[in-house]
Amino acid sequence: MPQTYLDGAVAYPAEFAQKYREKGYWIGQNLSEFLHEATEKYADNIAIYCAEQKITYRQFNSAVDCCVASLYQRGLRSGDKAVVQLPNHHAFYIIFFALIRLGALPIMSLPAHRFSEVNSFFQQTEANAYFCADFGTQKFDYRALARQCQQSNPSLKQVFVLGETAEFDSISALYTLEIQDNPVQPIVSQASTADQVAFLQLSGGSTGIPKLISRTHDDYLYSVRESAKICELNQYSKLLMVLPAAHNFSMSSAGALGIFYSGGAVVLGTDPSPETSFTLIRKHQVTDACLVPALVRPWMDKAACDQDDILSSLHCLQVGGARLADVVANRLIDEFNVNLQQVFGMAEGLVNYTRFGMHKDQIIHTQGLKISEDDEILVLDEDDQPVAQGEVGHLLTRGPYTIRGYYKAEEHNARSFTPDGFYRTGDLVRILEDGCIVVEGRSKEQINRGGEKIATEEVEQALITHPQVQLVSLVAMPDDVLGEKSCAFVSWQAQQDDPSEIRRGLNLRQYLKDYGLAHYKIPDRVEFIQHFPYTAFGKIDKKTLVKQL
Ligand code: OOB
Repeated sequence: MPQTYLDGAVAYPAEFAQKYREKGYWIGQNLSEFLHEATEKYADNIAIYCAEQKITYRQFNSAVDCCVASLYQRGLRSGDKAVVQLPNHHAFYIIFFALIRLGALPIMSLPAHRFSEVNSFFQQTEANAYFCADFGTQKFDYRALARQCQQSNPSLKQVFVLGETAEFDSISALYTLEIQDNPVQPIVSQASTADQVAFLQLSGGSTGIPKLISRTHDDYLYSVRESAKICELNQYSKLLMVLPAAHNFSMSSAGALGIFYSGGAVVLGTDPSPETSFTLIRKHQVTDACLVPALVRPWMDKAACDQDDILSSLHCLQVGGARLADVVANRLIDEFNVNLQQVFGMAEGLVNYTRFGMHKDQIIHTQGLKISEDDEILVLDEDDQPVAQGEVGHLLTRGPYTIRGYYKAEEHNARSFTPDGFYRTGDLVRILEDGCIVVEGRSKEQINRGGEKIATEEVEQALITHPQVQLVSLVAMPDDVLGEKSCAFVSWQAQQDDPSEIRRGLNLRQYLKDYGLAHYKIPDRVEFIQHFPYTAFGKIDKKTLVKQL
């Protein structure tokens, strides 16, 4: 029976915790102290550029204090939980640290999530607060989503909105960025201790409900400090943040937290297009950027078209979240003279980076080296036996910043973790003689749509609720831009509507939208078939379906 923290998160076994402390990985600092330390060291450095605003570390920390006092006044307390679903705006970081300083647990939702996902976070955690934008950048009314969530979750008592608040509380009223002559008396930090859960990240998932990942201050900050070193961040670094800020890559690999650790600045952008990004890179003399592979081509095309050497002006371009094609990596280095870093990570923990000094072949053809010598890596065959050196197998991992189980998911944990605590990543990899890891594929039921992960089962379960759908199977189709897109194969009940309409799949897509699935999970293609192929085992034969594409 694994040890648990209060409230359903699986703890590290005591002997491992002791080892990670003795080795200096876990230093007993919580995220609130982390921000204090950065503020002491780098008070007048700019921490965040957001539109026309520049926020120093001193302003940042005092805004967090102010926000803690305001949230306390409005009734939030240590032990509360809050779903945070904000766009790339300074409010995201201020709310995140304020909740932590208050001892409340942020749940890191992404702006793309809709009712189905957000509601499941409330259901799983009984969170009592929700922080969202009015419309965000997606022209979607999050306040309507808040009302829907309130109806189905009596636990949700308070909603805070960035922008037009309607009947809800205002996020902007929670803090000011001005340094006050008589600052609000900060309430004494109630942040949880470093060995406790700091916040809940989200799993890309391979099952029906998006799983929650509890990360402790100790484990997360270890990965942040090491990542900042590997990425060679310093107080002059400026990291362009156009991926969703709450994603684990954006947060910690080395991400915004790596920047705050180093005294540098995060440059926030709300749209990853090359037009917007290049303008920000030029304006702020950005040194670092993190991207998913799907964005690399449009960036290269724009740079080539403008005959602009903007990409080589960066100290580092990080690419991760999905496999970067070798030819694209090669082009980045050869034609654009980019200092490329591949990043292969997961919200559950383990992160690998190619290192700056590596040979070009290693940077192009591998996903680099793990962070820690105590990241334990197994590459196993179907029978859980180690494969020969250099052969492809299932990646399992355990280490000082990899979780030991999902939040409140005992049954699922029995499948996703071995009894001795290794996480089954669902990735197929090979380890080269030099230790570099190469991602060769995937065994998990997941589609990686340009870095956005789709659990096939989640979409299948949503589709099957349609009254006329009989059977359904979601498969990946290769895509030049996104790497993969999704195709739903569907069979229908006998008495059908107009089959041509069904074939076009229009009503099904609308159905899934109304169901409240995030847009990126809605199948790119819908195929109507009468008879599904089956394996000898009696399961739907997805391999045969893929061949029909
Ligand atoms: C990152 O985190 P998640 O949790 O959204 O997704 C993790 C999964 C991995 O298990 C793997 O299947 C895939 O995304 N992945 C890659 C990859 N990076 C992630 N597959 C191939 N090549 C890569 N470079 O995606 C994430 C978290 C932290 C840092 C970077 C990415």
